[in-house]
Amino acid sequence: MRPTKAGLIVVAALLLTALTGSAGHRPPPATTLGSVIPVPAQVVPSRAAPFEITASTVIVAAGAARPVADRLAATLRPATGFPLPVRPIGTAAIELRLNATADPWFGDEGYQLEIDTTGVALRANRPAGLFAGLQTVRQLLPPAVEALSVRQEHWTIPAGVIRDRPRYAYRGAMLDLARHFHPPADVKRFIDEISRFKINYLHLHLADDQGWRIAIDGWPRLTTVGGGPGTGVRGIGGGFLTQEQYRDLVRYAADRYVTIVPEIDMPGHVNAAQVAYPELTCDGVAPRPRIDIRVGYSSLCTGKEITYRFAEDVIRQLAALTPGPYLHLGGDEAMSTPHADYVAFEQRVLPLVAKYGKTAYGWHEIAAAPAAADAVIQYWAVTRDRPAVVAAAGAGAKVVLSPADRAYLDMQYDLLTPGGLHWAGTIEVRTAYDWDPGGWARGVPASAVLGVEAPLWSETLRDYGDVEFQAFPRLAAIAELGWSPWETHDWISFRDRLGAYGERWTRRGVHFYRSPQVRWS
Ligand code: NGO
Repeated sequence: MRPTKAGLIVVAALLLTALTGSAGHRPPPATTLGSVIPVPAQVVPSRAAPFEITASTVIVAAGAARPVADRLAATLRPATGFPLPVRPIGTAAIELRLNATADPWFGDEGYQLEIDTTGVALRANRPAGLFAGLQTVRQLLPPAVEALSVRQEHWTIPAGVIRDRPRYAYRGAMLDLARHFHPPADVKRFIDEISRFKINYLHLHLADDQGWRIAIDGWPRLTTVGGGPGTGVRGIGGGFLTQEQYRDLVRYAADRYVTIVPEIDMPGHVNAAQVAYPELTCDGVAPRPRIDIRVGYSSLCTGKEITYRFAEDVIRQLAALTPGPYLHLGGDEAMSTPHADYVAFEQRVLPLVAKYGKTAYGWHEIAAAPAAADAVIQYWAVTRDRPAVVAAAGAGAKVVLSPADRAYLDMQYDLLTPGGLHWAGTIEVRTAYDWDPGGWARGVPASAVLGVEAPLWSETLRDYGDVEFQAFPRLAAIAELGWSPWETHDWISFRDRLGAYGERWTRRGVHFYRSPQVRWS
């Protein structure tokens, strides 16, 4: 019989225990190594006594490792009450090191964590890897580490070795600011939460029929009319971001190794822009503002040159605001644009994204245009066969998986949970977890899959509590699909780790859905 991976890990753990001796005087750790979401690629626990952070613990980190070490110290100080100085050199209990010669297996985001009774060594090739390791360390400490005031605890971390790296380069969440605007402070809270699960992209849906949410120079009415009070679903979701607020969000996210992907949807989903600028319609007549949640009725006038001036102004300015590689142009549900016009439109606008130095990104309908071969295609279908996407992937396009019946965070958990829609079905936690992005879209080779994203559309999300309730815990499931190797995929294990994680959300005041599928601690 071939030894299984789990079997090998147990053997390795026993060996390590034999070498390091049995537990010393330290209290047993509150968590077990590997009780982490997303589950690490390789976990080798040891039965050695855990490491305990104390009042005399020092953190050592130099150069580019220093900001991550400062963040670690800042994370641990409130609950521990310890000073936790960060020093460039010296002997330390906790050491963060960047090592250019380290194993290429770790890539840019992987890390290695070695914990024994005397200390913690966190190593990575790049700061993003150290940041990922920091998130793991947080989860290995007792849940009381989430407290904002001093707690009496044994701040133990279980001993052993973790070697970890992501399955996919793209692990995203999306927030729709158009249907209900959510102010920058809420977007920042969301970034804090998603970065804990090693999500590295936040896609912001910035314009739709009901509202336009980002200031564009030269087109002031987009926000004064399209984003003002009274816009949004039921007219209660008004608001918009100035470019300075947007830049601040980009910086805030980057500090947490999250890259923002801006989306302006076109040629459909443009009613708010057309209310502000009637010249963007074919007859030049302003449509009425819309506060309902129907889709598919609006279209830019693909035969007018002003349409392309508008598109290029928006693309140029968003590209300048965006340090990240992707710019999303929507392209979904253009039911009011004749198909040939749609393809011609995409053939003109998708290349504009490259003209301004970015990679075009769009919902899977863009696959109908040959120019999509250079783009990233976001697969949101509830069926698994999309020949156009298969063809585009064959021609070079990359695919991000967001199947609406699995990954849409705006679907209801069940028909009794408040908020959310159910056009793609209901999505309980296990449904969100139990699918493989690698083989999901039939005919799309695994090598074309860039990653996975969980979109959160905001038709029913009035406030930030609603955002949290829809996102958590399902976003943790999608994060694990994006990060953890498929061999580790295991519902029972995930369910138990999630149940234990719940206490951390509770302590942080996160309004999450207590799914009956999970035994919450
Ligand atoms: C669809 C539609 C959105 C809706 C969403 C609601 C896509 C890509 N277009 O997804 O406009 O908000 O469903 O679930």
